[in-house]
Amino acid sequence: MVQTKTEKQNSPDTIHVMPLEFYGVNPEEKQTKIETRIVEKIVTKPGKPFPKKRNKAMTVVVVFSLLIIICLLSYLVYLNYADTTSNSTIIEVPVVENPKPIVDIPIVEQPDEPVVPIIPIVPVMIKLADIHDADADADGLTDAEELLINTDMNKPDTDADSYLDGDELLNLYTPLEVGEKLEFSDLVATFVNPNYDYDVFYPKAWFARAVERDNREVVFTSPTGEFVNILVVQNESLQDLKQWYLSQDSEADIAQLVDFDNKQGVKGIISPDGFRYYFSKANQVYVVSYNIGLKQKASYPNLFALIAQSFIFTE
Ligand SMILES: [Ca+2]
Ligand SMILES: [Ca+2]
Repeated sequence: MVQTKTEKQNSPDTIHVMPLEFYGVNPEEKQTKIETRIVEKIVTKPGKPFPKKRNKAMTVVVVFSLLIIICLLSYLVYLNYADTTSNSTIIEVPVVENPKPIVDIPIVEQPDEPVVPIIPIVPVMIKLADIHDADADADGLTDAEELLINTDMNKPDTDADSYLDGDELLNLYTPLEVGEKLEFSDLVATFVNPNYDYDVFYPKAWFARAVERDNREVVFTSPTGEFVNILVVQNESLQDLKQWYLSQDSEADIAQLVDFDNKQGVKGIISPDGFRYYFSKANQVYVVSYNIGLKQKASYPNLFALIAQSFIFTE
C-alpha cells in the first residue's frame, strides 16, 4: 500500500526528509536513494547518547552548586558554634583557703571498769633509830661499833663501872676505862677546822679528809664505806635554825624537829629521820650528816652520834 505524502509525514515511523526538489535530480529515484541511504545511515549508525559536552556542563553546575551549599552550611554551623561559645557561661570555681580535713573520729565505747580511788603515795620516812645494825648485848652499841672500838660485844658493861658501853660513849667517856674521858683515849681523834672554827671527835679507825681546800665540807669515812660529813652553808638572813630548815624544805613538819643540846653545850636540832644534826653560828649553819650508802642497816649510828655530841665551836 502506497502512503500519501501526508500519511507518511503523520506516520510514527516516518522519517522526515527534505523535499525531493531539494536534491535537484529525479525526484523519485533520488528520493529512493536518499531515503535508502538515510535509512541505512540511521540503521547502521548507532544512536548517540546525550551529548557529552552537555553532560559535563551539567555535572560542573551540580558540583558547583553542591560546593556552594556545603560552604553555606559550614558557615551557618560556624556562626552557630561561635554564638554558643560567646554566650557560654564561665563557671568560677570557688577558692577554698586551707580547707580543713574532715576526720571522722571513731567513737570507742569504753568498757565499764570499777573506779579505783587514787590514794596519794606518802613517802615512808626511814628513821635511823629503826635501822640500827645488830646489837648482841643490847648495850646500845652495834656489834660493828664494838668491834671497831674493842669493847666486848657480848658484855653490856665492858669496864664494869655500872654504865653501859653505849651510854659511856655518847657521854664522851670511854667504855674501856672507868671514869676516863674519851678525848684522852685512843678511840677517837680530834678534827680541827680552823677555817670554820669548830672541833669534833671522830673514830681513829676512820679516815678524815676535806672535800674542799677551805674545809667547808669534811668527810669521815668508815671501813664499811659509810661516812659522816660536816658541811657549812650560809644563813645570810640569820634565821632561826628551825626557820632556816623550813626555808630548805617547805614541806617539813617543824613539830618533828628535835631540839638538841650536845655534850659540849652547843644547841642544835635533829632532823625528823635522825640522819642530820644542825648547829648554827652567826650567818652559818653546820650540817652533820650520816650516809649509809647502799646498805640497808646502819653499822655506826652511835659513832655518828658521837661526832655530833663532840661538836664544839672554837671561837
Ligand atoms: Ca653492844
Ligand atoms: Ca661501863
